[in-house]
Amino acid sequence: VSESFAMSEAVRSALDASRPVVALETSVLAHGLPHPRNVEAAERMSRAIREWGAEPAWVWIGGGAVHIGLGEEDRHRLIGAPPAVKVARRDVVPVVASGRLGATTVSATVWAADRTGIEVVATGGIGGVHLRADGSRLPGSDVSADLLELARVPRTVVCSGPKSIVDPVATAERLEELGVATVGYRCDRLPHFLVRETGLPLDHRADTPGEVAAMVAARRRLGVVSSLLVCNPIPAEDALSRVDVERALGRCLLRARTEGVTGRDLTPFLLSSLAEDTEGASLEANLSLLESNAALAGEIAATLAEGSRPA
Ligand code: PSU
Ligand code: MN
Repeated sequence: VSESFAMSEAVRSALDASRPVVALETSVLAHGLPHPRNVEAAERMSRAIREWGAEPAWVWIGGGAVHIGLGEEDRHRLIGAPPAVKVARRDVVPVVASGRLGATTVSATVWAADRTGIEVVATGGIGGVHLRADGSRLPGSDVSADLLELARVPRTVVCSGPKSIVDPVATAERLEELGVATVGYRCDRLPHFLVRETGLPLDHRADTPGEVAAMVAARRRLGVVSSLLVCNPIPAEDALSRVDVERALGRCLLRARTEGVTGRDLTPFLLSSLAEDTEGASLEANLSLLESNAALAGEIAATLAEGSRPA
């Protein structure tokens, strides 16, 4: 494992000492947020994790290796020009083989976290079942690789629910089919990224990091191979209203169709046109939930490390 996974000193020593570590995706930095807000997001998230005594482990690809841990110089390259490849799990092998620079999405990040023994992963919103671009607002056939990968590896992923640009109900149903436990953190309804809640009731809830840790312990005891998806609603003071996001999204989907944007470019396109359409409000909200999820992930990782420390 060690030659193909290049760990930073800080992450390596934290793992060796059983200190808490949180894995983070870098596609949100390279493709999901504009400069310089991506730098701000990286710093706010890292700080929030460190406040819990945990080590941030940003996952990225470069020089033929999967890197765990991101220094400032590499971060500069990763978010600069020429742009890094957006790496979902299917892209890991070709991007490593070619030596190109890649920024990982949730699917590639949970895969790498599993391979390197990092339990907790933080992100903003996960991908899901995209809406059709025909104005019908119905779920389409473009499904994020995030969903299947959450079913393939046993990790704990902290997010604010599926991103605004996907159908929350179809996404939740797909997660159910895949056997991924979707847990509301201090909430009973599925949060929806920039919006605090959808109307969709959740069957499972945790109110403390200890309750999440108990679920992780049960998952391990049972040998279940699928992730726990901890859904942490965006802080109320930064949340947008459901109606506002729906209206803005309608306009953005139309734009995507007119401009013929599809495939892996769709998510970055919709996130940036949403920011434009809401005059930056969605960007503020996105940064807020990223930081809040990083903090909760740090707290959960710290709780898990506490429990695994020899008495
Ligand atoms: N969450 C955010 N911003 C993002 C993403 C998530 O707040 O940019 C990224 C993640 O990397 C996620 C990806 O895995 O979008 C999903 O893209 P797609 O829908 O193309 O699978
Ligand atoms: Mn897609």
